[in-house]
Amino acid sequence: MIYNLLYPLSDQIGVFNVFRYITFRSIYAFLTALVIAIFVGPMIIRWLQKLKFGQYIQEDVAAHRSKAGTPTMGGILIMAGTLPATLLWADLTNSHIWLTLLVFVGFGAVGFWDDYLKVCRKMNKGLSAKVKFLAQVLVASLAMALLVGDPAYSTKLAVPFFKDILPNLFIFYIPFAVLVMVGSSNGVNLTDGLDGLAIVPTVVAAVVFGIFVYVAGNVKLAEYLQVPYVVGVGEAAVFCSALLGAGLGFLWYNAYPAQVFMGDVGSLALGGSLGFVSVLAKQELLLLVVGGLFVIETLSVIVQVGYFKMTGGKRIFRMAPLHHHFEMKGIPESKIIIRFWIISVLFALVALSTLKLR
Ligand code: 57M
Repeated sequence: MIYNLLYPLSDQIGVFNVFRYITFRSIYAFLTALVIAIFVGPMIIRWLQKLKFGQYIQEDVAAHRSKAGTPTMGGILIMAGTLPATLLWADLTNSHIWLTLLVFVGFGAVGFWDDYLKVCRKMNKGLSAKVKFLAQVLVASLAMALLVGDPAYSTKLAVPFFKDILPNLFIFYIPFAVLVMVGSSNGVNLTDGLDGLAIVPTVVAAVVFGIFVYVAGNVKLAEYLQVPYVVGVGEAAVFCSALLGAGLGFLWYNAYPAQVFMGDVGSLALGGSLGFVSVLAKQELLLLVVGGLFVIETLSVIVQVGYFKMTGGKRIFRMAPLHHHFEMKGIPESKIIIRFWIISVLFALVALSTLKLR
């Protein structure tokens, strides 16, 4: 909004020229979101406590019993930072920004619905898996239907490490992109089981995709680094920076021992929007590397459930997702969290290296 209001005046007031730069606006989007999230955090936490939006805790992991009653739906705090910061610093004539916010809020609304049923209506199961999945598919499909009309839309797929391999998925690109968003939102959701465990890999991924959209949207950089050039997509870096700021502001309160959990309203919104940004950047497959930790957590569940069914009740892990396995082996929560963060940074660096390794 600031860009739309002040940049046109840069002819008269030279200093306003600075609002032209995505990098400048991204820094301020980050700071705005961080400050808002840290300041409104205590208010939102008190409000969630007052409304008794406390977490029901499953009894099977003993270490988690003490977490009963911790307020959840802290994703509202992430939204409270990300939305105003993006609206304030992004170019609001850019359709990619609106589509990214649609996915962010749309997936968040599905999560809110689920949390609301679980926490407020005391229905411990929340939405049925089928309804939740269909609602996620609906939001993702809507975003894709709107993206198809965009000049930047392409059905080609970039393959990490191979600059010349760009298979065209044609009409199949849409279900593929929907799968990317839905898969990513569920990956973040499954990972969100220890304090700070999901938010740090998410903000790390936001940094990586912030860099990728910036490069993809800059004709010179895209050509130099040989990534697909996508007109207008650089603006999504402002959203990624806002997400980084709000995510760190949320971590302020979600750090071990957590004062608040993000709930599905947070995990679905974060995962879905990261998936969409990877679609915008034309780096959909790279999401598997950037979000390698989410992939590992998801695979641990698939393998565990598959093996459990095949063998009639035997397990590979003590419990899935993987972080529960390590908890049950007696490793302290904070150690698991920090080790998983380190792994997510490693994945992010490997993903960034693909900018040069082509
Ligand atoms: C949500 N929710 C957390 C919090 C958070 C198929 C199966 C693998 C599904 C899976 C599942 O339900 N996953 C989705 C996981 C829960 O956190 C809430 O949920 C939100 C995210 N959606 O924001 O509101 C609990 O996680 C802990 N937590 C923290 N700190 C945080 O910052 O400590 C969360 C955030 C919270 C809190 O204790 O209550 C969750 O883990 O339930 N199911 C599971 O993950 C279950 N696994 C399982 O049943 N495994 C079986 C299957 C695969 C055969 C097995 O391995 O044998 C585990 N869930 C729990 N205990 N609670 C089992 C152990």
